[in-house]
Amino acid sequence: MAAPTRGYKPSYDETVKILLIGESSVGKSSLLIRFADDSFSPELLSTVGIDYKIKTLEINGKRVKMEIWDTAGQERFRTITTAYYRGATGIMLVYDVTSEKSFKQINEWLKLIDKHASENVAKVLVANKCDVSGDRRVVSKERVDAQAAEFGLTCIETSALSGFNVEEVFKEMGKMALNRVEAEKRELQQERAKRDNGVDINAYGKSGGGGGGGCCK
Ligand SMILES: Nc1nc2c(ncn2[C@@H]2O[C@H](COP(=O)(O)OP(=O)(O)O)[C@@H](O)[C@H]2O)c(=O)[nH]1
Ligand SMILES: [Mg+2]
Repeated sequence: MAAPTRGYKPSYDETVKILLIGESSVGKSSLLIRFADDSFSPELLSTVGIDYKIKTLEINGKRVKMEIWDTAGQERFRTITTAYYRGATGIMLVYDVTSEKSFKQINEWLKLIDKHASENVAKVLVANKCDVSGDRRVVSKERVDAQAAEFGLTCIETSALSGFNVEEVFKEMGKMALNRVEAEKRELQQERAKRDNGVDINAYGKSGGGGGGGCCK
């Protein structure tokens, strides 16, 4: 009996692991700091190597603990290891609307996701630095929308500087990741029931609804 943990109730219902990827300097660390600490510090950032931050959000009535991993500068040298992708529930692919290059590289990042992340990982495309005005913005909203539609991705415009849409994009990511975790749990339960009983309960699972009453971790 694990006595010390008896009666212990975690302060969350689910955990999801989210990765931030994209070219260097697009604002990944800034987005994470804005979301987790609600701050923005232009000077410090390039020297700060963040590993991950944790924030718990209430999504669909559940407390979802989001463990958000930042690349801490490895993307500069293209040395992000495959281990980084392993076990990710959701991936936020960030580019910078003032950088044509970061937009063009989306394809390459998607290839890396296909290669290293699990097949049905949840993905969100994040167009950061949308606070800039005039011709500093080189990637128009129309091009972003076209690209997102082509890849079947949800795209959200953000600004880590002003805070615009930052909470929203992480919440959307959390929602998609939570859906994935719950779907996987249902599948696992079905497989287990099938194995234990020799009964195919897929038909039950497909009927939707809440699916398997309230799992607690
Ligand atoms: N104007 C503007 N600048 C930003 C924004 N987010 C980040 N930056 C700046 O872009 C640079 C790179 O940001 P950083 O978060 O280090 O990017 P990372 O390399 O992707 O982690 C820094 O100088 C930030 O101050 C934003 O939303 N708007
Ligand atoms: Mg960074």
